[in-house]
Amino acid sequence: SRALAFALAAPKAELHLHIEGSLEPELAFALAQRNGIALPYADIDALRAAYDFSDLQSFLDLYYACADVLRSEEDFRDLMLAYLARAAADGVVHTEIFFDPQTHLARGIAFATMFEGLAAGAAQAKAQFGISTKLILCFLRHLSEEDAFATLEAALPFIARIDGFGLDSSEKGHPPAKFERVFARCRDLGKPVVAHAGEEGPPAYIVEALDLLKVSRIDHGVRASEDAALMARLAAEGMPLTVCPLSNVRLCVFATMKDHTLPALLAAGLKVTINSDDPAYFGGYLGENIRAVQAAFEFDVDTWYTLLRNSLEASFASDAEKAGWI
Ligand code: ES4
Ligand code: ZN
Repeated sequence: SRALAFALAAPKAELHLHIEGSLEPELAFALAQRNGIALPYADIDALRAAYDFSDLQSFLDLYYACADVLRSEEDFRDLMLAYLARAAADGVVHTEIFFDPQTHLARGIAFATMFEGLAAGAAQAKAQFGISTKLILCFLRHLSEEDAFATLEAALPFIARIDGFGLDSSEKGHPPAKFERVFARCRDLGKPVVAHAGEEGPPAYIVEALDLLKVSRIDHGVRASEDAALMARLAAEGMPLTVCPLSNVRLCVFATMKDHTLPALLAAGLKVTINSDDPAYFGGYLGENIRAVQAAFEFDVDTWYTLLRNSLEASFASDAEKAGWI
């Protein structure tokens, strides 16, 4: 349809992408071989067959296990370059990418190894495809406040090249309040902060992310629809939501795409964006998310224009950069 063609071709930003979640089975096995290590799966098909998730935790267990193949600076560079090549092919002109240092520091990988590899991939992609990248350090919320502070300490030598901070991993039982002091320190460093909230957790976690962490965007936020007062607040504040449709269906937040709250969020006037989250694990990149949303909801060109313009506006790019896109 005309609307789908428009959505696939238009310039857009991706604002919710975990770089470790872009590790395709093919690359996972190639890196395992290059590093002389074994994955707990016989082959690519066996690994892909394990992508049958019942909830967020069942996914995270596999996601952290596969990240073990990432060892050298080149591994992180290759991972970044592969994602950015795919994103550029989907019309993405700018991306703000999450990385999880604690996953790697805990395995004895130096912060510099991981970070310089990711930065090298981003620089190469900028030169090859013209795509721009910002890097958002995510704290793992199932770990302690103390561990988050130690991670922030390890990141300080690289702080000029870190564009923001986020909060991810197991949401239930790990409310934003647990990281109020860490996020205050991040904001004192002059960085914007974001947090996953209202993915599996209740709307109250979205309120905490706003009031205690003082986030600039909510990642997911799809359970906001359960709280009318919160919906009104998010709309009034123009607070961006980075929604990940295929992720939500694959992790059983919604039974099918038609059950997704995306249309309700849009109807309430929220600043919604569409993103791919962990595209290697959830059935596709941004283009596939757009196709799946369109198959379920048949949005018109105006709605797609709004969604994609939102992604550019909600980015942390400068006003001059935004003016070049919008
Ligand atoms: C994640 Cl979908 C999702 N939710 C929370 N944390 C994550 N880390 C990677 N993907
Ligand atoms: Zn996410």
